Amino acid sequence: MISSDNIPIQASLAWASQFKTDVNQTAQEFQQLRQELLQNLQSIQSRTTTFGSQRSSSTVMLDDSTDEEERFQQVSDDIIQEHAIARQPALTVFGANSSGKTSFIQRFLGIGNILPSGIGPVTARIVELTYAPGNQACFRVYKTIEKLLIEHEGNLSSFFSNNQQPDWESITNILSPHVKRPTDINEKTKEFNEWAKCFVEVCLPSDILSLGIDIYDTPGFLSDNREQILTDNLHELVKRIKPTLLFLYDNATISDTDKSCFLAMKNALGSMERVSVFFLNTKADCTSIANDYLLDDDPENVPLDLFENTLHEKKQRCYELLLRRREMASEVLGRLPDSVDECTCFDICTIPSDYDPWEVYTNMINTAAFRRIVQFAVEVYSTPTFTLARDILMTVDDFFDYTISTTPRSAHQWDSLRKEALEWGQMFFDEYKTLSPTLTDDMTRNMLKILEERKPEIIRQAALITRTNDPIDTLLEDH
Ligand SMILES: Nc1nc2c(ncn2[C@@H]2O[C@H](COP(=O)(O)OP(=O)(O)O)[C@@H](O)[C@H]2O)c(=O)[nH]1
Ligand SMILES: [Mg+2]
Repeated sequence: MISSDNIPIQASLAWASQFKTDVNQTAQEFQQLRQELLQNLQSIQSRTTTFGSQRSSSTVMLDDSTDEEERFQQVSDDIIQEHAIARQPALTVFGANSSGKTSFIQRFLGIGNILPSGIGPVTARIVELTYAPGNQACFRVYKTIEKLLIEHEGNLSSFFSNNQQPDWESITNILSPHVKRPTDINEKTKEFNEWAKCFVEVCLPSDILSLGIDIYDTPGFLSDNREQILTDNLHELVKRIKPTLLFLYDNATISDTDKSCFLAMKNALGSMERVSVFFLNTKADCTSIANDYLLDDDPENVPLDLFENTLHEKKQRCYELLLRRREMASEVLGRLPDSVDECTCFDICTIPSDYDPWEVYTNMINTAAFRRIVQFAVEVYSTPTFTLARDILMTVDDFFDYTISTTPRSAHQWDSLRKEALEWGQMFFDEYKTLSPTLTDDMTRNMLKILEERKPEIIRQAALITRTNDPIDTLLEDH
């Protein structure tokens, strides 16, 4: 049974999967039709070459059909095949050590505290959490991320054999030696590299995972590349899985450590195509919200609407703090809206470890965050599908243009086509003549208006840039 909180998540993921399946099916049909079309074109072409003297006006154009064929091939078979690979939406959680990655994942998935969590670097292996029904629950330790060689595996199904709450603690103990950073191996050695290269897959009967999403917990890597292997692992993972990245940071102002970690990730990904990042400000505990916004200490005395308004204010404030770090994230985020309500890639969450008197409000914050994150992941996941669908439609349009332009026509039909084209051309230029003066005026006015609007931001951004050898400065000094 999916809880009512998770129904929107279920709907988003079901939509993503259906959309991909539909487009894949259309793409396969398209591929087949195109193949037939190109074969037909080739056979017509070879016939016209053999009987070159008997060409009609319509077949003349087929001699130049290579260009057209290339246009039909723009959506290549490789692109269609790549898209058909069964891959579901995935989230890779990354961020500095102790930013709350493991706590967030465990709460989101409702899987107890099976992964090591605490202060400082506690893990050094990437852990994939994926769905399996209770009777197939298990874990596997692979030699590398390619999942070719299994180093170790274990069955976890006995912990899910009855309908009672699973014994998460025993699972924790079983997984611990495989996921906990070893204290007896020096982190600068080859042995540590070998250990950290291993990839752990844990298959569990979590409701959220069953909806069709995979989650990757990553070790917080350090900005100075002390552990290059962790950066390499993350790079490999992103290349293979093409996940949505979820960046967790616990300090709303984004500490220098968070910033370095974020930039290290960006460097690790290097020239890879743009990846999408969701920013999640963690540890936004209700007690501290109550403190900062002067609410009563006792949640019983804080009415729902008051809390909701305060929460909105808090989110907006945290979001504005993120916007201030635009020099760090602009490449990833592009231009962001000013209001948190319009931003689809930011939220806050809270996973207090002890007894939580604010539980109802804590759940409210987290439920909203989980939904937004999944929605974002679905959007990212569906983008290539939209692109594929659009490119196929364009090729189909091209096909019709081609068919129309190569269909035989009588002299009379050619004449009227010519007449229409001339009339259309005349009309276009007449209209252009009347419109162009106002068009230029409008354009100039708009450009000035936009420049005026953006001026403060441009000045602010310009002030942030550290200049060395600025030719303008040199000029100013000279005069
Ligand atoms: N108060 C509070 N503590 C948190 C929260 N999230 C994580 N923590 C604590 O922060 C520490 C680091 O969390 P962990 O999940 O291990 O971070 P990771 O290293 O990024 O995986 C642990 O002691 C958690 O209990 C939160 O939302 N509120
Ligand atoms: Mg962790």
